[in-house]
Amino acid sequence: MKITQERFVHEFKKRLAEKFALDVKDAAPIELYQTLVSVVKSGYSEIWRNTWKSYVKNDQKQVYYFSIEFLPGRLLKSNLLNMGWYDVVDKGLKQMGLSLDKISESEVDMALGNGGLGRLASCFMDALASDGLPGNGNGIRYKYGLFKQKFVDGYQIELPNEWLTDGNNWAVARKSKAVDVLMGGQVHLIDNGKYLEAIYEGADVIKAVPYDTGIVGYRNDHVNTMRLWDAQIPASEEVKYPTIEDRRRVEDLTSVLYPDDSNYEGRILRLKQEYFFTSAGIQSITRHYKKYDRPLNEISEHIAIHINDTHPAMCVAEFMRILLDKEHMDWDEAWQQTVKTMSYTNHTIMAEALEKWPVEMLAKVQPRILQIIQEIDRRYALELEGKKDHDFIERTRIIKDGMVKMAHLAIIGSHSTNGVAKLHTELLENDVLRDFYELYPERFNNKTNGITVRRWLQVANPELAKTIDQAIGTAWRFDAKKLHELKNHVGDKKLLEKIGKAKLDNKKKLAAFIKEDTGIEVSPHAIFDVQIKRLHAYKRQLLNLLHIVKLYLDLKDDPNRDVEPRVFIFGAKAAPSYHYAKAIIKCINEVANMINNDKTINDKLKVVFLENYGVSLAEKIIPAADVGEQISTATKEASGTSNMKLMLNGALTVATLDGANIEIKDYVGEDNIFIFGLTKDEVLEYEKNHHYRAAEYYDNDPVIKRVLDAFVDGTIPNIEVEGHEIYDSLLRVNDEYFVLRDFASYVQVQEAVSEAYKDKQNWNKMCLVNIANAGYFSADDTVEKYAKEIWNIKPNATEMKG
Ligand code: 26Q
Repeated sequence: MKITQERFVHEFKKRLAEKFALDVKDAAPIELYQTLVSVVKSGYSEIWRNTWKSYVKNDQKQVYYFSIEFLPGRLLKSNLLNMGWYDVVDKGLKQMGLSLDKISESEVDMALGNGGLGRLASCFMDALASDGLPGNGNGIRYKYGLFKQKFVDGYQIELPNEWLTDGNNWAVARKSKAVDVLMGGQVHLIDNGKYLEAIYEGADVIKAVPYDTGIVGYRNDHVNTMRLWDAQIPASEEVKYPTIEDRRRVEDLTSVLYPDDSNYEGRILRLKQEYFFTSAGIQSITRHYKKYDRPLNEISEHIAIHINDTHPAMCVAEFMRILLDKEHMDWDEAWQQTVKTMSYTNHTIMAEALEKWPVEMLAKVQPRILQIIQEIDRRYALELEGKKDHDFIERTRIIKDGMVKMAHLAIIGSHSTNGVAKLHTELLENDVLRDFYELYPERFNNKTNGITVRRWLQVANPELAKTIDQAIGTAWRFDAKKLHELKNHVGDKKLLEKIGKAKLDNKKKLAAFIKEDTGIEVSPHAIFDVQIKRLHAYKRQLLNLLHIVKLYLDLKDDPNRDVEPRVFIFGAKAAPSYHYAKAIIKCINEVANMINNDKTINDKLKVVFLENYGVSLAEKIIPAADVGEQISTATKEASGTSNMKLMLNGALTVATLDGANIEIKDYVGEDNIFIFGLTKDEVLEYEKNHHYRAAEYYDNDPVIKRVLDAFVDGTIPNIEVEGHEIYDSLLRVNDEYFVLRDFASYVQVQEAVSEAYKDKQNWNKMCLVNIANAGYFSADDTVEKYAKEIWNIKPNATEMKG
């Protein structure tokens, strides 16, 4: 993918004229953006085609990553970077009097996910392509992305996210590759003499139309595909859907993304979505496989299917359905191929997030799938009879008390189950999935999450990236582990200064954005302390807030107190139905108002809650962060990935020993991270013995008492209702997430942060150590481990890297 500045400028002007009949000076930002996308797309389309052809020619084993969420964010800059076009296009646009930064702002985020799980899927897509691996995404093309968040009087309001209004310029609709998905109705099995034939009666036929997006690898002439499915009415069935409501029923299928994060809701439409994209994906994979007349009893040698959390767990049953009903394979052979083909990642140990669907609901969505799951379950129990006791079988079987347990289906129907950080996998093995670990120890493995260093450093933080180049060269851009060479430069004062300078520049930019977005003025010389993630009780934004209130009250007592100025920055959406999380949002906003408008506080303390947190906002906040808050109750956060993004950008982490924080601590060393709070063993001990009494902490710690009272005695204005809710959740409901238990040690570690910030050179040294170790969390390496240890796929042999 080569281009010169001259050719780019020529091509850009030509397309602008063809597409819009405009000159550069007359074009609106959106027109410039769409023109640029079309130039970029034409730059990789041939390679996209060739990549696919080479898979077929080399008969390469491919992985299909099934995920109900993908969260790619904007694609323009990331594609330019990966194509090796970034600098040329940047300069070419400047030559025409245009700005890449500005044009890029016209791109609407592709926000087809809630948070960590969807963003991980997109980091993996980028890494698969950049590793030159044959890997495809399979998901849903929601018409509305994750809701847009606004604050009105401090409350979260959700607005629809109509991301497709101007069309999506990256995707290609492939109507010719549509498949029919059958849902509802009844099914009968009839012995036709040769095999059992599944006869469907009264089922809805839904046309699944794929929209393919090219996923460009980093400078390796390799472009993979992310395939997202849209639900439509088949032409042949139009008479069956005469009314607007009938049509809506079909279109609704892929209309909205469920906005619940780490929380399971048993809605039938959600179950239909799960079956829809699972079935469409499996049908298109098997249809393609058959095109080349290869024997079906070897299919697991040619394809791997990955189940990202349990949402696509019906892959197991749908794959069986195709092998049994369409290909007439016998059960044992079909089952063998299915287990060998499937693998599953678990993303949570929280009970409320584990999917269980009522049998009747599944019967309504797809009766044949229910039958197959029932048969898998029956055979599972039968197989274990005499080998395991009755209780074990009942605990682990798929269907129990009229509910289908999706995690059990995924584990029993696959050859690999992995957790997403060491601690998380350990908890799965020894606690949550202990029985299955006993049964199938060889199936369990850990794959600690990773992030794409390209988007999160090269694109988001060009100044730091250049600083790193000057110190260690550019090889890290191809292999992020090479960032560890920075460790040889901890004594380089010039470099430390430059790292400090890049941070300050990024903070100035963020300060300008904050001013524009919220009207709040913040000093770029204050500590920028950041907590960005979904709002959830276990993530403990509340602990952060209690500490802020403490700092405020201290300053009210003694306005001349010598404090290190701090700006606390929040970004977080709450699920619309998550009442408690919304109460916390309201309280953060009211505390922010109180503090920011208090003249006696001045610049010592500011609180900023930015609206509508998402991938693009993260790209603005993360490069400017001095401190990252990773303060979930130990055992609750499976991994976390913002912890990795923040350290990569030279933020120091305030952390509990939870999720991947533990591995971060092991890499950077205790001197370069701020650890506090209960350990996993302490939390498990409390949970087992029920001897935690939150009220004792209120009674015995005057600081806690004073801070909590501020929520109910009018000190913090406008939270009459929410203040009491929070107060009660801690004192009456006994503080499920040990906020009060961890408060004192949190305060202590925050004092250490302020103290450390005084010594700028040493602070920058700590930042450097964090950056140097962040390469160990590169998604490229994580995905390589999946490829070798789970999927058994290899990089495309015909390509050259570099
Ligand atoms: C399920 C059923 C019905 C409706 C919604 C859902 C649902 C939706 C989203 C359940 C879970 C999610 C998202 C979970 C998630 O994002 N988990 C996070 O995954 C990250 C990547 O592994 C981890 O880093 C985080 O620790 C984990 O919380």
